[in-house]
Amino acid sequence: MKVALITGITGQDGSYLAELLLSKGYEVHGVKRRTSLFNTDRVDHLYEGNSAGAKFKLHFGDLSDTTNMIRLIQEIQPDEIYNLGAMSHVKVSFDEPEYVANVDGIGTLRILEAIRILDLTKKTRVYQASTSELYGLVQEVPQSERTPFYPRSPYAVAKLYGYWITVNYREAYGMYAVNGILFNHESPMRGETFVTRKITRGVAQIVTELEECIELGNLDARRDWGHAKDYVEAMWRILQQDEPEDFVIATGVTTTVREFVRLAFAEVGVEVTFTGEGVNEIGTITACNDPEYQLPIGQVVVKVNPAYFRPTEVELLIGDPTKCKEKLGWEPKYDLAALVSEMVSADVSLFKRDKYLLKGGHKVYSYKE
Ligand code: NDP
Ligand code: GDR
Repeated sequence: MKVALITGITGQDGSYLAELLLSKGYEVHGVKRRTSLFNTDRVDHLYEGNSAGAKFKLHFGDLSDTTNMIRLIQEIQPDEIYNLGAMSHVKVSFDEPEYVANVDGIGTLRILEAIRILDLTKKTRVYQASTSELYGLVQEVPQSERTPFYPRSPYAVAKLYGYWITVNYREAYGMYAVNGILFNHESPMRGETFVTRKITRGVAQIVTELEECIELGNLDARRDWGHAKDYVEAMWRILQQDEPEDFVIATGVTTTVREFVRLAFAEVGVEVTFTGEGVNEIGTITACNDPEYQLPIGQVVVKVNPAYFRPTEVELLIGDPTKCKEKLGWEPKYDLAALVSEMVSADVSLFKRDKYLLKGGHKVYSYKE
């Protein structure tokens, strides 16, 4: 039985990856942070039924704590480490640049160094969660393994260090240490403040009449969006190759934030038309085609709020998946339409339940007034 250690197991990707590895017969260990509230919602179901429970274990830890990382790796003796732990919000990284450098950048070094100190360089393979944010300011499109990097945020700069220190440990010590340069991937498990989930939650709150409008930042930004379930499969494949290599994982299709909004509203039969420019742009309901959701024509459902702009923005990401298709045999099962449909449907169910509870005078946590 293979043993895997996942940092960031309580996050979106950590939860899907843990499920995948357990289904493949792995013993899965995860690092969770000590927090004042429960933070294991996304993985609690993995204990249930307990056939998986015995092979699934969480440990307290933090990527900023060197001795803790060394001790965990020594105790667990993992065959594979997936370093997914990070402060992963690009906008927030402008407010916490030093913390992000420590966790997202030096955190990667701590893992690699622990493996070296513990003499596990021949046993333990390391997957580093690199990112399309490394490309930043557009140098060429589509972006591939050969495209030069130009990071545009403290997050991306920290991840750039993580990328190169992984390459360096591979070359210097012959370690199986690799980067997956993943483009944006989303799901119903996505954190609520990333733009796709913010939009699908907003749509669900509007059709259940809990909110009237979504406030967003840059509607022109383009992203290559895939589904997290497909992307964790790629992570696993990257660690099963004979030779350690870095891979771009992407769909090859790019879409604006504005278009994502339109697609999400279309899922509930609501047509949204955008007018105006810059900070004055608005999205208005121009048709309601689903009898279940009859909202007023003319209702403004999207406004631009400059508070969501970033000091430096990444305008265009579109990945070239040629290498991962050819070498990993990886093909995404979801396209954008299927992703949007799954996310909207999950959030509509969530807010229908919340509306019911609110009507009964109960407190709900997914809806903040
Ligand atoms: P999430 O933000 O959903 O999850 C991040 C995880 O890291 C959480 O489990 C979080 O714990 C944990 N974490 C945060 N700080 C620390 C710390 N100091 N020590 C240990 N763990 C910590 O991210 P995703 O699942 O979306 O992404 C996974 C990884 O992949 C991240 O490294 C991200 O930067 C990278 N990535 C993500 C992409 C995407 O589109 N999703 C694309 C490319 C790269 P807690 O629950 O306690 O906050
Ligand atoms: P990103 O994802 O920065 O690409 O990083 P995010 O969903 O936060 O932003 C995508 C684009 O949408 C624009 N945008 C908004 N973003 C947010 N969060 N909130 C808004 O209201 C809003 N309005 C417009 C942003 O400006 C941006 O252009 C994600 C993270 O998962 C990283 O950890 C990961 O490395 C990259 O994807 C690949």
